[in-house]
Amino acid sequence: HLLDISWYTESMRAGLPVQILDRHKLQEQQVEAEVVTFSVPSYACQRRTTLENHNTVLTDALSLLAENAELSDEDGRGVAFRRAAAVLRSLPEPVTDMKQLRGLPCLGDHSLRVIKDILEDGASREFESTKQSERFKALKVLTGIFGVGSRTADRWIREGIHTLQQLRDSGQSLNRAQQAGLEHYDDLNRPLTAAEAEAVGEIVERAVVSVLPGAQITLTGGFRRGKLTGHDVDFLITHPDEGREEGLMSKVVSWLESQGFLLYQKTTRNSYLESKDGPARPPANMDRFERCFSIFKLTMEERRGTEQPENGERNPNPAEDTLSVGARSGSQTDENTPPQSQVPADERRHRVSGEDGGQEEAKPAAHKPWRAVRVDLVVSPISQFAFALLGWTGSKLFERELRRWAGHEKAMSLSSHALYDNTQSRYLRATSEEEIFAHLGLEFIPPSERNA
Ligand code: DCT
Ligand code: MG
Repeated sequence: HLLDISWYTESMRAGLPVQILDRHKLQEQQVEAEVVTFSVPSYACQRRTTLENHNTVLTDALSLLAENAELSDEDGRGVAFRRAAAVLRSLPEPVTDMKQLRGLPCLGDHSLRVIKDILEDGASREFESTKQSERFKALKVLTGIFGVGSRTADRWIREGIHTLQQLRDSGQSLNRAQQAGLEHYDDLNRPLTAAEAEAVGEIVERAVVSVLPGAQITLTGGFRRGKLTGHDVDFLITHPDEGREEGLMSKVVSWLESQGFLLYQKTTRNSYLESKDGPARPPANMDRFERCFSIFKLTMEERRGTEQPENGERNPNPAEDTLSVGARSGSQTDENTPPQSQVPADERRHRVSGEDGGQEEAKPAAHKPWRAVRVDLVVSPISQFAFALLGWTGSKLFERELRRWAGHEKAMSLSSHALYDNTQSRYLRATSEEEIFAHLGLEFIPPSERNA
C-alpha cells in the first residue's frame, strides 16, 4: 500500500494524515503476520475437501446446529451452517484465532458467534443447549427410524411421543417403511463399515449379472468418496447399450427377493424420457431414475472372504467381520403404502446412538447371525450415466454447490440426468465426470476430495 502512488496522492489531495494512516497499516500488518490466514474459494465445488478435518470441534458444533435447523424445517439456516462447517473442514490446519477467519467466505454472523464462543470460551452455549434439548433428542431418535421425516417426528412429538417405546405404546399407525425402520432400528443406526459395503456390492453384482449380463454396477455415495463408514450403501447400475437397462430394476429386485436378501424394498419408476435431442424435460430433481430403497439382510458367512479389515475399525464382534449371503426373509410388497420420506436419510442416522442418552438403544444382539443394511439402487441409461455418477457421489453439500455454481456462475442447470446451457439453449453431453467439470469451467475434483 505504501507504494501505491494513486492511494498516496489521493490521500494527499484529500488532506488525509498520510503518516498516521501508514503507521496504523504497519501495525495491523505486524499483527497479521503472527496469525496464519487462509484463502478459500467460496463454492465447495471449487475446493478439495478430503476426510482429514483439522477443526472437528468447530465443525461438529456447526453440523449439529445445521441438523437441528433442518429437523425444524429451517432449511435456509441449515444450509448456512453446513456451508460454514464445510469452509472450516477444508482448512489445512486448526483455527485458533478469530483473526484467521478474516476474508473467509460463507461465515455468517451466527456461525461466527458459535466459532468465537468455542475458540474463546471453550464451548458454545447454543450448541450445548441444542444438543441437550428434549426436542432435539426426540427428533433425532424418531427421525432415526427409516421412513420417518422431520414432519412426522414433529407431529409425534406434539402428541407427547419422544421415545421408541412411547411410539410403540402409542398405537400410531405406521406405514410399511416405518414398520421396517422400527423393527431394524438398532442395525440401521449402527454405522456400516467399508467391508460390509463391499459384501453388499458382491451380492448386488451377482443379482445384476444374473439378470442382465453385461450390465455394470458402480459404488456411489460416501463409500465412493473413501469414507470408512456410512449409513447406507449406494449403487448405480447401467448397461453400455442404451435401452438395455429398461426394466432392469424389477428383475434385480425379484432376484434379490427370491434369494432372501431383502427385508424391505420400495421401487420407484423411472419417469424421465430421453428424446433424440436430449432429455425431454429440464431436470429439477433426482427422483426420475428407477430407484429402489431397500433393507438388505446381510448374513454372516463361513469365513468366505477371509479378508481382514485393513484399518483399525475392526468390529468388536469378530463374528460380524465377514458378512454376506442371506436366508429367505419372506418380505412382501405393498404398493399402497404412501411413499413416506423417500429422501435418503443423512448422516444423522448413524449418530443417533450414544448421543440421545437413549435408554432404549439395545446392544447389537450378540447371537443374531445377520444385520439389516440400508441399500439404495439406482438404474441409469448410459447416456446419463456420467451425470448420475456425479450426482450420486455427493457429498450432499458438494452437489448443492455444484448446482448453485452452474446456475449462478454459468447460467446452466445441472441435475443427475443432464446439464443444460441456458445461454445456448441446449443440453451439453458428457460421458465422464471430467467432461462435466470442464463444461462447468471447474477444475476436476476426484471423489475423495468431494467430502465437503
Ligand atoms: N444426494 C444429494 N442430495 C440429497 C440426497 C442425496 O445430492 N438430498 C446424493 C449425494 C450423496 C448420495 O446422493 C447418496 O446419499 P446418502 O447416502 O444420503 O449420502 P452419503 O454421502 O452416501 O452419506 P452416508 O455415508 O451417510 O450414506
Ligand atoms: Mg450413502
